[in-house]
Amino acid sequence: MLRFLTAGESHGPTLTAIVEGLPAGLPLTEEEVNHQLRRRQAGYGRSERQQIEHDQVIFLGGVAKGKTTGGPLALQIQNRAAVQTREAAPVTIPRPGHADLAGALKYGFDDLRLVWERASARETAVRVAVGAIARRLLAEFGVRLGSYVIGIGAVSATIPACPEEELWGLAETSDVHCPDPVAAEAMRQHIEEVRQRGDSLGGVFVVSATGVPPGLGSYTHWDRRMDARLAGAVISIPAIKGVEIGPAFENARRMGTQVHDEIWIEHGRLMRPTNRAGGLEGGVTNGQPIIVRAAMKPIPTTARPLRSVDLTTREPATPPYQRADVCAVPAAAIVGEAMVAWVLADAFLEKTGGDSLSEIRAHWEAWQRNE
Ligand code: EPS
Repeated sequence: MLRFLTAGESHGPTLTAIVEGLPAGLPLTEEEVNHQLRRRQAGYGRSERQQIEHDQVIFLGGVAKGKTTGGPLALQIQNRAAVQTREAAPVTIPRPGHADLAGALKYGFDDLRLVWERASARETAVRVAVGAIARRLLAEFGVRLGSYVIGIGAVSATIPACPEEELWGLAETSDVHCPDPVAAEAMRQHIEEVRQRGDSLGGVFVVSATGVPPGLGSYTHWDRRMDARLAGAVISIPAIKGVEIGPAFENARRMGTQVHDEIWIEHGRLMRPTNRAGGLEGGVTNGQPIIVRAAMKPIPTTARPLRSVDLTTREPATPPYQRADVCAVPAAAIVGEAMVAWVLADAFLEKTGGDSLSEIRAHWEAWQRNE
């Protein structure tokens, strides 16, 4: 139902997106998108680049008088750290773990800058803008999203058993986006130690969504299963190498009766005392919160270099280093929210249909009456 494309490079003039398939009549302001952009830019462990950038969106089409028109929505974010590297000398030594080598082999480039300019996670700024639009649509129907970091490098958080919304609130007050204040302090120290050593860190974050109606997605085909769609969207974020729905790897070590969420009736309503399935059964939302966890590898640009090869001379060499994030897990969690919002909004529109918000609302109300 929904599609988006992005264009632009890390040090090009702008990042651009075109969003297709939005209904008409959705209230939307640049400021609510900017709020999400600010959340992505916050986070301990980033490079000086985040002091240079002040990400702000401009709508170029598809919004009139504060509402979507139903036409393609075009948006842009300016890069302030623009263009200066374009004339720089070619880079010929690939960084292990980055897209440099694989990208150069694929496109036949001599200058690795051509790879990293587009492979850069700078592109996630514009994804967060697109995700902000998806979450605006979902909010009309009571679906909310948030995220929290549960591990950075060797430091793991202890997550209290409380509603997802509370965890989001706690994470929002932390510069490492972690709801456990003791672990958050240890994470900051860990990032500082690793920065001093010229190294980098990855970690694990959770994205969750509440108020998600049962019945999104389908078990009838592999590509309609919501777990596949969510995992694909989240793993498309640069540096994400693993995704699980609920505590999937922990569940794999237990017996069935310890894992599956029992079904109870309380005051005539179906309820589930636990949510180890992460809100999905048979690839379909079951009315429980959606829980997606993602593992991010450490940033591949390190001040202390790994061994590599100069692709021009074929001699051993060390990759150049200018600046880099030490850890971008808090930012990746916000990008994760955007991707989950996108997939949920797409599945929501499949279920309701409708060209305008009022038509969708009428379909939604009929759907709720039939529940
Ligand atoms: C990135 C490298 C860094 C990051 C960038 C992603 O940029 P630079 O090389 O200009 O310092 O800061 O991320 C962002 C700019 C951003 O806004 O997230 C990379 O190579 O992926």
